[in-house]
Amino acid sequence: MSRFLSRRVLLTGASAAAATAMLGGCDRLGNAEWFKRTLKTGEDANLFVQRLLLTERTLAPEFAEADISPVFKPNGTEDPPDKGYKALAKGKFAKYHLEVGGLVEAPFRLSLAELRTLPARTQVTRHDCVEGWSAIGKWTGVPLADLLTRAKLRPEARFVMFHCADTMDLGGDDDGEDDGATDDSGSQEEAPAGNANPNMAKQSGGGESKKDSGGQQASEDTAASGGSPVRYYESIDLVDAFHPQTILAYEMNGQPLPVANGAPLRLRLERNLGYKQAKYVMRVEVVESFAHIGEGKGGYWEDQGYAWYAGI
Ligand SMILES: Nc1nc2c(c(=O)[nH]1)N[C@H]1C(S)=C(S)[C@@H](COP(=O)(O)O)O[C@H]1N2
Ligand SMILES: [Mo]
Repeated sequence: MSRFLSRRVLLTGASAAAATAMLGGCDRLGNAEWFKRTLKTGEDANLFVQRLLLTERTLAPEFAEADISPVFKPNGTEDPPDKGYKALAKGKFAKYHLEVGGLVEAPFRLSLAELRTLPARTQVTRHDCVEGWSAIGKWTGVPLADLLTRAKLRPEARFVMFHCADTMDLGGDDDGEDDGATDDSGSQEEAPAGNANPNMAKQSGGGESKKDSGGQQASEDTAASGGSPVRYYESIDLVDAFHPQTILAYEMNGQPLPVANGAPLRLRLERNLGYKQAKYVMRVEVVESFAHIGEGKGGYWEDQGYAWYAGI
């Protein structure tokens, strides 16, 4: 808790400093290209500036090999039902390719073998799921920064999306919209099996679920057929994307990543909660905004009302 408080104090300080700079008409800052770009999105950008200034290089704790948990509990999807994925898994992912594209100058795709030839990072870190369990694992993979640098971001780039292989539901229904995130009573209802706990990660806005209960509809693309697959997805900002511990991991505890934990490739985004750690990553897409993707909140669980920023 004290860590959280001191962080808050720091952030408040930064906010005041930024406000002072702006009130003072600091032209040098105001003219910087990146600063203008950042300010375009208002409050959201304020968070971005604060994090860029203060937390960019903060590393999550790393542990010794002796600390590795004997079992790393799989959670959420453990065996994607999708035909395409099953075929890839059957062939030991020899035909898998990671695609990197979107707002980049040089999109590319890489096989698992090619990814394994790139400079790798190994880290022993603790994973915290909002359901209330943690596990320490050793992860090896390619720093996301290297892949993004190779792809060359365009100036409009703001977020990185991770598109996953696993279908969560078949669209067309909207259950889950009223599943306990409908009031602010703070009651400790049980988290559904395999799900994050909404009470711990709810968006601060609060009005969200009320708006939804007044006639929430399935998204346009699924309403007609009642069944286009909704796949797991996630998004992060560029601060997290270029963080040195942000890797796309193909090994866990010195072994090829098991299917249950996201084979062949999963995101490790240390300093963030479990649901940000996208498994079964097929495509990395650089975007300016995620408003047009899914329900527009930046991730599968975010679309159900959980916080987009899940830093710990
Ligand atoms: N594609 C995909 N990624 C996912 C999930 C999922 O269901 N599908 N579950 C998330 C949640 S809530 C957690 S806690 C972690 C679990 O990772 P693990 O299975 O390696 O324990 O994956 C996250 N990433
Ligand atoms: Mo989780």
